Amino acid sequence: MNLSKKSGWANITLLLVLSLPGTTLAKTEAFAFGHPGTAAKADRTVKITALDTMRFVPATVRVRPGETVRFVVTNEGKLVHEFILGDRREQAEHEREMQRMGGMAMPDEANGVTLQPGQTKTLIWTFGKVGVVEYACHQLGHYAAGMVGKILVK
Ligand SMILES: [Cu+2]
Repeated sequence: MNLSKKSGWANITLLLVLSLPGTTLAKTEAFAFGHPGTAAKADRTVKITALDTMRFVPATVRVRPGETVRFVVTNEGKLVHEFILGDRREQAEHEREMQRMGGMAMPDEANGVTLQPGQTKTLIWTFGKVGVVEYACHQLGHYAAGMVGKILVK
């Protein structure tokens, strides 16, 4: 009786230890289209402007696979805008989450920032393999209105 209780606690302790690395892993989101970069490794700077016309300027950016780009994004509008990096799947996910939250401004993430009117933020990203990555705004109705740009990785 006493023994089985003791081994029960041992099992729980083991379970906790085993679940720790898993917890860390779950928090570190992995992206199919690259990973956050560091300023020291940035190959170049690309300036992007977000406008109330539901457009980003420029609308297209070309990068090389493995290149690290420092995006300096300015919201020149009077509305809140986002700059979210992601493939189609990531964008669809973010759009759903934004709908669910009722368009509430999201905290900045590894792959995206929220910009108040007039605000400028920097996001550094190292691109992965050849493909197309989008940068989009998911304030309610903005993505549907075409507030999305394309990064051609090739
Ligand atoms: Cu927007």
